[in-house]
Amino acid sequence: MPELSRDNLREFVHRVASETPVLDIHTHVYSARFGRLLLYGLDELLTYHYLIAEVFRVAPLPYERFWGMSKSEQADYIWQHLFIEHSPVSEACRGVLTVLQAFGIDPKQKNLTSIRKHLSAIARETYIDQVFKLSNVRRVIMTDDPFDDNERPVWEQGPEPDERFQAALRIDPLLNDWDGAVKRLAGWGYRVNGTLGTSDVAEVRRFLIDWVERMSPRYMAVSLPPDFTIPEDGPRAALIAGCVLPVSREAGIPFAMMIGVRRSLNPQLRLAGDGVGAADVTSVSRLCVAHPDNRFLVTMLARENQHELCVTARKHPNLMVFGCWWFLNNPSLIEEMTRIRLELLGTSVIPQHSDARVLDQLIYKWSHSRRIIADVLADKYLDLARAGWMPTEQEIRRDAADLFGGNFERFCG
Ligand code: FIX
Ligand code: ZN
Repeated sequence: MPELSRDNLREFVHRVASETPVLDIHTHVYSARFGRLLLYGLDELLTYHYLIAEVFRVAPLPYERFWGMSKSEQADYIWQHLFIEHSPVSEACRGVLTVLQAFGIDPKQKNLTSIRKHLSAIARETYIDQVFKLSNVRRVIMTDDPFDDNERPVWEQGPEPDERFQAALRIDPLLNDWDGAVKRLAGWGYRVNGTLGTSDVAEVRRFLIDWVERMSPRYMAVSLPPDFTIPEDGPRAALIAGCVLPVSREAGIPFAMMIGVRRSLNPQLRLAGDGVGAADVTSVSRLCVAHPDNRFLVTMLARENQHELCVTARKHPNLMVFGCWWFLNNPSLIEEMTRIRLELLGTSVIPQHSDARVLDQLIYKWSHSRRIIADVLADKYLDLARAGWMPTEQEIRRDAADLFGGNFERFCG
């Protein structure tokens, strides 16, 4: 590479962004030992809940009929209606094509049977290795819910052996459905009665500590509705202040809040039925002030919250903004959010996570995002060059390493 100049800077930034291995801090993928919970392959890609929501728009059918189909039938239905009968321009559709292309498949051949055959011939371990290689992701953080009956027994067998996968202790059922959680906790031998008195607090802490020990999670996490506030009536705020924050402080791990999801707007769509609403950012600020020794990872789902969240992060070093979550994981919004973040917070952000549910999605989510992040970064470097601050190759590599994992590692301490 010739010396960096304004003419070749953008190309260099793109190269560095694609060569920098990623630490993906929020996914829903699982390692091999979780067996059937690890989703990969064509049918899983095509039946991603983002695509299910989209297919009902162009080819509605009774919900029971769709759910009664086999996975391959659902995949065929989605391929036919979203890819063959319309152009697959949505981000989630395009993602499938990016994945196929990365596997060396010509998606335009449109023959699902031969594509399926091609991918299903790859052995599972090889598949995992290949996806990590093609996406240049070095590690993913999973979403691990001790209340999940399919997942819990795997953790009870011992810690995660594959270093490419790390845990995040997800506690939505505890914080968002206290009454249900009390029954489960009591069933597992924790002496809780639901009153949230001293014994409940001690027992919930014991439960969290047990799971921190079992999973060695990188952080604890919850998703929260738009009407989440601090203070708030009800058990959630008390559980956060009395149990979650003390345990995360003790364990030296952040608490991640994913705020703004309206669950089950259309229950018939199952996972695809969730929506979005603007939430109260001041509550995040209140938590950061009230708990200066805790670290908070925060992502918000509504576009309207993004600017205020960045301003809030300027006020609180214990707040790290991360990712373009779910309905924000679209090129136009990733670009807008990355610009706002870099302009207000410099490189002290975690610009993206994949939220991949199907292993293969690591490929498209990261290739699409890397390109946009690199473009925005290049614009910023060009602005600096105009002000007499031409970045060096080493500085660009340093920044990319920070954005794609270093900032998270440092924030975690
Ligand atoms: O709560 C979450 O972690 C969400 O990301 C998921 O529940 C959601 O279904 C999803 O997959 C979004 O990308
Ligand atoms: Zn998620």
